This record gives sequence, structure tokens and C-alpha cells, in this order.
Amino acid sequence: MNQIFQYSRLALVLLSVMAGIVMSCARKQPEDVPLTFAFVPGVADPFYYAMERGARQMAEALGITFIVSDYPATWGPRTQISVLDTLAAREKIDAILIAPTSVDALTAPLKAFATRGIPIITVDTFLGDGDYSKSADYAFPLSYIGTDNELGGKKIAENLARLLGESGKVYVNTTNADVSSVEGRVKGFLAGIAEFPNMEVVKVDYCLDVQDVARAQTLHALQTNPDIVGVFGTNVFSAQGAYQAVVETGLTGAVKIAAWDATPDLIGALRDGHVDLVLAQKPAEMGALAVEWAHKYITHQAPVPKKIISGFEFFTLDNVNEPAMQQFVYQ
Ligand code: T6T
Repeated sequence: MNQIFQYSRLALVLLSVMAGIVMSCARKQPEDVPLTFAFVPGVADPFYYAMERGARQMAEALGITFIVSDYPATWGPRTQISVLDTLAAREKIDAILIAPTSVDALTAPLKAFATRGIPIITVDTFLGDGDYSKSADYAFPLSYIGTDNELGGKKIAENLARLLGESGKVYVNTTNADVSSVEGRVKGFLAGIAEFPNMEVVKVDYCLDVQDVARAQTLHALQTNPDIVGVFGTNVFSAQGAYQAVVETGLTGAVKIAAWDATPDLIGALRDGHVDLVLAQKPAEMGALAVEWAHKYITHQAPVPKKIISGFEFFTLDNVNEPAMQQFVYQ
């Protein structure tokens, strides 16, 4: 009787072990649940749409669920802070890829995610001075992935100087003073022009990322400084507004224009002779790299370089129709 009791107890234990095995096979293990990455762009423009495409393609290839916050209609930290509040309330976020619209204002909300163990990669723009390996305050992002904006600004200055015979007054239209990307471009440009003794930067205007303001500011600069011979527009909105002003004043050709960002509009303007030089960043590559590195970090604990620099290309009238260049247009 005792033996029968022991056998049936053993059978029960075996049954429950087998049931457990069957159930645990059916239940999804944590590693089977797809990772979820969130992309927070800076503003609605062709540059960030191209970045989203690159990031999304990489996410699809790696089986990652990819969510994109609403594209802010205007530039600035306020919208991004409320986007981050919404993301913070989500149950599952495994990494955030963000283009911070200010060097400071996004630091606290992003640090809160990092404290929860959610990796942050800043794409296109950075926090603080961008050296995440140095300062304790800014050590929390995994990486900055983007253009060397200072180098690009310097190259623009050299190319514009060459177009102008290394002499004359030039004007800069840019967007905001607390944004790492455009500030780097202005810094590099000023340093580049300073190497030409017969050149001078007459003014730097801030359009706050509003194309019509860039247009009005450029019109005003051209009227008050009739000896301006060159213009640098530091991003989509500055460059598009600046070239429109030059066209409106009938100064096309007399005033050379260097534009940053290869939108279809600016590439069309180059073909039409309204713009002389266009710098193309590599937004799709930035997005793809950010997804790839965050994934490597999460799945293999791979050490991520604190800075990853994607390159840039120059469009001129000579190469704008070359088939190999078309991949660099933001579309
Ligand atoms: O130039 C890009 C980006 O690199 C910059 O940080 C902000 O402006 C753009 O998005 C173009 O509008």
C-alpha cells in the first residue's frame, strides 16, 4: 500500500515536471521578444526622413520593432521633451536614438532613461561638447553618430573661397546658437575664412530653422551690405531661404552660394545655377549605424565607440548628374 502511494507520488511529480517543460517551451523567453527601438527626429525635414529610412531598414534586417515619434513641425526641445515623457510611460523601450535639438535642454530627460538602463545614442547632434568619454555629466549616452560638422564648415569655406578668387565679403545664415551641428558648421566656416586674408565674414544671422525668416534675413543682409559676394546657408532651411533671397534680388551668379544639405530643392537649384555648392551628409548611414550599434550593445555587450563619424560629399555643377552621386540626395 505504502509502495503504491510512493509510485503514484512519483508519477505525479513526473507529470508536473513534464507539464512544466511543455509550458515553458510555449511561453516566450525574454530573448524571443523582439527589441523595441525608438527614433526621435529633430524636425520634419528631408534629412531626418532619410535618416529614418536607413534606421528602419537596419531595424527590419535585425528583427527589431522600430517606432518613430511624431515629427516636430518646428525646431526646439519643448516638443522633444513631451515626446520623451510619452516614451517614458511605455512598457517596453530597449534603446532610444535621438537628435537632441539643444546641447543642454534634453540632458536631464535622457539621463533618466539611461538610469533605467535604456541605452541612448545621439544621432546628428550631440549633448554638451559631444565628448561622451570625458565629462561625467555627459558620459551616459552610448555614442554620438553623425557628421564632423566643424570639418564640413571648414571645407565649405575653402571651396567658397576658391569660387570667389579668395577675396570678398561673405554672409552666413544659420539656425540656432545652442545646436551642436550648425554651431560646428559656423565655427569651422569662420576658422576656414580666417585663413584667407582678403576675405571677411560680415554677419551671422540665426533664422531659428524657419525658411522664410532665413529668406528675409538674407534679403536684409544683401541690402545693407551690397558688397557681399558669397553666402553660406548652414542647413536645409537656412540654405533654401538664402538662395531664394539671392534669386529674388536678381544677384544669381554675382553672389556665390554654398548650401549645406542635399535636399531635392537644393540639388535642383544647383542644376539651375541658383546655388554653387551643396554638401551632402549621410543621414541614412547615421540611422543604420545607430540601430546596428545599439543592437550589438544590447545583444553582445559590445563596447560602442563614443563617437562615430559619418562622412559627407560635395555636389557641384560638374558632378551633379553623375549616376554615382544620386544616392547622396536626401530622398
Ligand atoms: O542639417 C540637418 C541637421 O544636420 C541639423 O542638425 C538640423 O538641420 C537639418 O535637419 C536640416 O534641416
